[in-house]
Amino acid sequence: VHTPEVILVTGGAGFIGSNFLLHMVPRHPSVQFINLDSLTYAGNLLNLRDIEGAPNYRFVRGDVADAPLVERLFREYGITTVVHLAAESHVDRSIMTPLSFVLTNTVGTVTLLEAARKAWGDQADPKRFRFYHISTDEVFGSLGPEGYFTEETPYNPRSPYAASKAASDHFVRAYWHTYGLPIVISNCSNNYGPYQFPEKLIPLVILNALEQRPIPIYGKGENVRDWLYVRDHCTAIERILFFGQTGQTYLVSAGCERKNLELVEQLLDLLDEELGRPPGQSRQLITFVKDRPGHDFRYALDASRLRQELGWSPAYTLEEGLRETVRWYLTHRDWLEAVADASYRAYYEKQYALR
Ligand code: NAD
Ligand code: TDX
Repeated sequence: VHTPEVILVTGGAGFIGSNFLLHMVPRHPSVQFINLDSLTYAGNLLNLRDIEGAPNYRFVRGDVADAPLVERLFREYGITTVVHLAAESHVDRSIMTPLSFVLTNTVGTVTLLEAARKAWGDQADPKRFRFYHISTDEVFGSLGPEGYFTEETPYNPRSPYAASKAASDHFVRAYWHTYGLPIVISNCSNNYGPYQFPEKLIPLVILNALEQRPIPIYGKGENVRDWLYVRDHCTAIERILFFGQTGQTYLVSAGCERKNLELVEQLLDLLDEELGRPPGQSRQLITFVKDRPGHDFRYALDASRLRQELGWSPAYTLEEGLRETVRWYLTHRDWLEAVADASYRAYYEKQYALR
């Protein structure tokens, strides 16, 4: 059992990071939270308005790959715990610009590990220090129609994003084996929910449907993803952070697999219902486009270890999570307009012109 006192959350202004901070900061008033985020296009302080003035929360703008800065944070704040979420996270962008993924995801992770080792030394006490690395199911590669990834599945990353995350996972484990740095890793499936940037499938579909623009489906829409509501992910992170076994890996999934086309149809039907549009209207916007290069066919995770050892289970069904997500985007149109700015539109044009 690890008892955090001062948690360095990296990437706390992003999608999962902001949901995590909004969940944790009010629930753990005696724990200090330092949010280190460089505020790339994916990070937004608007996400954190509800905790902005909280006495146990502080924001620091900076890069996880900036060694002097990270070392100073360890010294100044007496960091006991790292929850490392900062990353370049979008597969399509990694296909356009792979190097930034190596710099943030791989070099950034090693920079944090080094700072932790400098601050806590070799063989640090796991009760006092913990480095929690958040990773992805994409490190395992692509499944056929049957079977599941487990914690023992060999790594087989296939996109530049997945390769950069796989490398970071290997470094985190290397620090455990080599220096006894107390680490824990979780690999989760596709998250969705409030504050997700509209480059990702679910918010992209919602935004395009609201604007009555074509909804691009890669290939035939038969690829399968395993969907996890971000609030369920946050309760899993909380559980693993406090009770996960040092050196261990946990897979996080709610067991909600869907073909992309089925998911998009269900989402559009929910949206039509909430907007009072005639049933089936938004489905007409679906447009099949050129496939993503190296598009992984299927992800599905076996989360038995997390469920059995740590007693976690998801609170939301896919239908409930999707409905909450649709309602959140409909009631936060100002947020959507703020993030879907000129630079987003330029990205979108470039990305989808090719398709
Ligand atoms: P996101 O892209 O929404 O947010 C990333 C955050 O990191 C942003 O706030 C950004 O400003 C910040 N950041 C980027 N580069 C940085 C740097 N060099 N220094 C400091 N901050 C930097 O990502 P997300 O979807 O919230 O993902 C969070 C983590 O979870 C990532 O590590 C990602 O690999 C992992 N993950 C995400 C999913 C998913 O479905 N979203 C699934 C599995 C794993
Ligand atoms: O316009 C689109 N059309 C489409 O058909 C987009 C953006 C996506 N897709 C497909 C590709 C995938 O099969 O939908 C699926 C989901 O795509 P993304 O939202 O880009 O997610 P994915 O590539 O599966 O990766 C996500 O899950 C694992 C996150 O972005 C990663 O950060 C995470 O590690």
